[in-house]
Amino acid sequence: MSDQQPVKQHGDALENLYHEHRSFPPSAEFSAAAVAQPELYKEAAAEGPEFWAKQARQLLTWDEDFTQTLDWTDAPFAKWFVGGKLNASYNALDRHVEEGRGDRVAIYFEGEPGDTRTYTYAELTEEVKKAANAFESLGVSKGDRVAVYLPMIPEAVITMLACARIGAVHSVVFGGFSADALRSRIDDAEAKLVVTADGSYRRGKPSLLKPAVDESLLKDGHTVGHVVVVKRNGEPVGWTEGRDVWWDDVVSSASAEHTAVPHDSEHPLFILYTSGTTGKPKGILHTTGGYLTQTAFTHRATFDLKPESDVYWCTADIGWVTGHSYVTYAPLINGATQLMYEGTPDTPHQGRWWELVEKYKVSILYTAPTAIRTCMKWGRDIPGKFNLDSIRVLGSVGEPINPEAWMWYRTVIGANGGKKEIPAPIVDTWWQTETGAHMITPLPGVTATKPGSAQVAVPGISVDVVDEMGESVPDGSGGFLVVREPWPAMLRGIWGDPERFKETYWSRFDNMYFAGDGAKKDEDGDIWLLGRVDDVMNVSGHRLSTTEIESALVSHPSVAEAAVVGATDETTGEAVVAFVILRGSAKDDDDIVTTLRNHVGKEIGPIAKPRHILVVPELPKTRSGKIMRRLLKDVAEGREPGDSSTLADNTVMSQIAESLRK
Ligand code: 6R9
Repeated sequence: MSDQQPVKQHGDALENLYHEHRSFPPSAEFSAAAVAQPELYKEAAAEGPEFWAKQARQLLTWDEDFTQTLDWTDAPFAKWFVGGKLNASYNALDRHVEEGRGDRVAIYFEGEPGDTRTYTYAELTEEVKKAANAFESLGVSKGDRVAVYLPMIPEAVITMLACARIGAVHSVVFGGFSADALRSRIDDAEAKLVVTADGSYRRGKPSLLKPAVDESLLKDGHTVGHVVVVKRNGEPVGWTEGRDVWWDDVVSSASAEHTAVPHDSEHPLFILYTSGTTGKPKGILHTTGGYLTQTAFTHRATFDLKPESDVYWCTADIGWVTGHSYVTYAPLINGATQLMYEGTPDTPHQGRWWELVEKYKVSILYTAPTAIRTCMKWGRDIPGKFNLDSIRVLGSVGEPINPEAWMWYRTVIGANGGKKEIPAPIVDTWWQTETGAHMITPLPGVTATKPGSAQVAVPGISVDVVDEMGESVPDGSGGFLVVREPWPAMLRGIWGDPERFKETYWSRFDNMYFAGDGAKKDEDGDIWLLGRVDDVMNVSGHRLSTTEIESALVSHPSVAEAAVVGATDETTGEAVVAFVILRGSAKDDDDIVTTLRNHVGKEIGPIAKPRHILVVPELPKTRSGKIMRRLLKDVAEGREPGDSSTLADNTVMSQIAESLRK
């Protein structure tokens, strides 16, 4: 591997990637029985888009076959499986029952307090049919948008599938987001219905959701007709007569007969908001046929899924794309048995996850590096108390995984604390809300894995690393990650803003999708991800935009100006660090930092609260007025600030240093 410099300055963890030489070939035993075989790559390369047509027909049940695989004439707006008709909910549920798999467990649910529920495919199908009838009785029909603001409980999956069944478009809003954030998403999508819960359990205490919904709907001018409320923790809730209805009242009494009508392959399935480089979150739009094909295909191949025998557990919240693709849709499309857990990993004790792995004999575990690093911090003795022998595949997603965490994951979790001779393969899956499904990942049983690298494009996917000019870089060099060919699960646009879609992803390079990530090819041509090149931060796998937090800060009367950067953090990947210039009297307020942290929490959500807020006299800006966050990142990470020659006023950095010494 060369010692070339990365495309941008990163923390030590990522720098270490340049010195990583280890490689772990698959065991012969695993390879022999693996779902993915090496021929897949050759097949996909030879067949082009027809490779995906084959997958679509194999993995999904179509009411009407498609007549064209890909229509790219209106690029970058793609149409996949043109003319085809299908129902996502039928594919995830009814057909398993019709084909004799009704008694298979679809979901084992474990609540944080320890309550459990089990849904077979037959039972889940029935619940979804009832929910679909209930939503229809509340006036929801095909094409309407439904905002979903729920904790990690089965009703979340049921709600999403009931929407898909009707052809209504769900927009899941992460339960950790504030009332204001919820309202802006309700407004942008013009949601007709909100599905929420009284609350949930977090760290042994009831946490509340319904009050945020009430607050978000206080101001008139919204489109919401009804709010359906799941009773989860029994906390008292405010009630608006005529608008609010209990889930138990409308769903439990609804008929369990509901016929899924076929929808067009390109019918919108969901909108999911994600942070962009400007303040306003983007509503990423996904449609049906292509999305389901690629999520189902990757779920089988990437995780070596054997639906009859595996117990799969993806720890992601449904408020994240990972929860959409790899909790709600792909596992059920594939007829898998999965575990769903409501709470935090350290309640009531730090071994809760591993206790669950032992209890349910989880065989495939899919989680994020931030969680792995947290468990590392707690120590290997904690998982060491449990039998993790059932684990045979481990997945990682959300941010680059540093080799140290990768090795820990492999040995402590994947080899049952070192007791297993052959550790479970780790698949480091790179993808985005926008890509809908895995794009770069090793395949277990095929790829010799390298700690810290996502390595190779999924068969049928064409990714590359290019330089400033859009030229493919040679092996051993870094640049920008792009996707060269349209792919089935690609976003179909940004809700209500086609121009922004073109501008954000398709204008940086000609005819290529610009992902916003820096990447490098090593000397074997394997891809290493290096983090975002734009101003999007990744905190514990959550994407936060610097601009969004800055605008929250300056919305406070005490703040004149604000700049936010992500500083490398051992546990959360990145941590939010804010630099603020205060207005007059606020300078004497000793509690200002606490006040501002809480303000950001209220405006956006607790996850966005800055780890540190530094009060400074000035901010470094270029002549065109752009804040040079790179310099602030240097300060936040304790380095000597780099080149500041393009600053309008180059004494600013010394003024900042001076003020922080005080
Ligand atoms: C699925 C998801 C997307 C951004 C993406 C990248 C980072 C995700 C990664 C990874 C390195 C991986 N990212 N997986 N970086 N290795 N395996 O996370 O979607 O929330 O939209 O975030 O996350 O920076 O651009 P999303």
